[in-house]
Amino acid sequence: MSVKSTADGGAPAKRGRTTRAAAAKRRSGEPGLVQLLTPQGERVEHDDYAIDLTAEELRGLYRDMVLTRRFDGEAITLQRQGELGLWASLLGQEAAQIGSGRATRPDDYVFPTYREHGVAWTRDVDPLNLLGMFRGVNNGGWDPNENNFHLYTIVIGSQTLHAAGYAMGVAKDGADSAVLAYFGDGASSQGDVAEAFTFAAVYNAPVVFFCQNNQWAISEPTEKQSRVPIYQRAAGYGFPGVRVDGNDVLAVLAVTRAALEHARSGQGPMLVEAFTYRMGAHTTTDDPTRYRSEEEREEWASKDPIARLRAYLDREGLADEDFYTGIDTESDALAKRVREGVRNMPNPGPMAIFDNVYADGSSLVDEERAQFAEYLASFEEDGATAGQGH
Ligand SMILES: Cc1ncc(C[n+]2csc(CCOP(=O)(O)OP(=O)(O)O)c2C)c(N)n1
Ligand SMILES: [Mg+2]
Repeated sequence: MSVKSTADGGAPAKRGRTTRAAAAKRRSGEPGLVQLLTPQGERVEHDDYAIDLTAEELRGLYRDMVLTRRFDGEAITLQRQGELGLWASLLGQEAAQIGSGRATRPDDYVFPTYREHGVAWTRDVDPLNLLGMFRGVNNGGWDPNENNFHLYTIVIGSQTLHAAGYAMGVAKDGADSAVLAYFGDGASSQGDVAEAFTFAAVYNAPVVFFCQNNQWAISEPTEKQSRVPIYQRAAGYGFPGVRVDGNDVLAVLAVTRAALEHARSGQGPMLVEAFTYRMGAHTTTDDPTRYRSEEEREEWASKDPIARLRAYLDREGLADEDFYTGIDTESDALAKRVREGVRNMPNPGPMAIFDNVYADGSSLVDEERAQFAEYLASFEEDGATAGQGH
């Protein structure tokens, strides 16, 4: 699959712009938006991005999205029950995450934000491991090098810099793998992201910047982040940008595959803007009814990524009732495993906070560790004194 940018993407177009833009408009309903599956579950074609999946692969994408949604729902419930301190839900963004995650190869390296539970799933990170940090029992929960899936990053946009630097290293090593960096619409306003774009562009680094434009940065709408569609920003840095229907798993898979191939083949970075919607709250501490309308949420509910793929599967006769029942059973088993697993996570000792701060240790951390140990020991002395009846 070759990569051609959409109208404003920056790479030279092979065919007439007007013809392509007009075709895109006729087929997907919105100019510049790559779509292969309409909200009603009808297959449409796109001149630049094609995909041909087997029935088994299509069912696999459906399974991925349903299990991810179930896991996410379970995590929200666990937070409400006091088992997690916080949860950032991916509800509505399943196609953006599963489609892009399934486009990666095992040797690619992924840098997530804090919401990429679906991408983690595609990288074979045990969902249970995602919950440790949100329960407060560890500072990450998995070995990033085991699945080439970096730890969740809360400092908005900073992982795009890590990704650009990592990709520069990949290029120096002469490897043909690519790097995929996730960030949000709000993060696109961060200086870190601008710096990451600049470095990636001038060093021709093999990195795909994947923006999940879920329309909101907590309570700030996308209009407060940019006067142009986010994908168009890439042109100013000198690399292609493309906007894809983020609720269409097929289009996201096709576009991300092409973008990763573009990066891997030495053509430098690309920006993918997955146009989607955060159906839930920003996190479990947020109340979106205070800043957005129910009509808006309902409108996006009608574009649901899972219902869309199911409509397609049913329309084409690619899945039967047994398949759906099997997925329900699997979902229940996953939910049970997650609930039990979370409740049984061991609490860390108080000194564990000093572990894993620096890979090679640090004298400052050593000093702080010693001070804290002394502080904890002072309670034992107090206890001993109290025990003597003073
Ligand atoms: C540097 C920094 N500034 C502010 C915050 C607080 N904060 C956490 S999430 C968030 C909004 C991010 O929005 P977006 O990038 O669109 O991602 P989304 O949460 O919508 O997936 C903000 C401002 C932070 N974590 N880091
Ligand atoms: Mg956002």
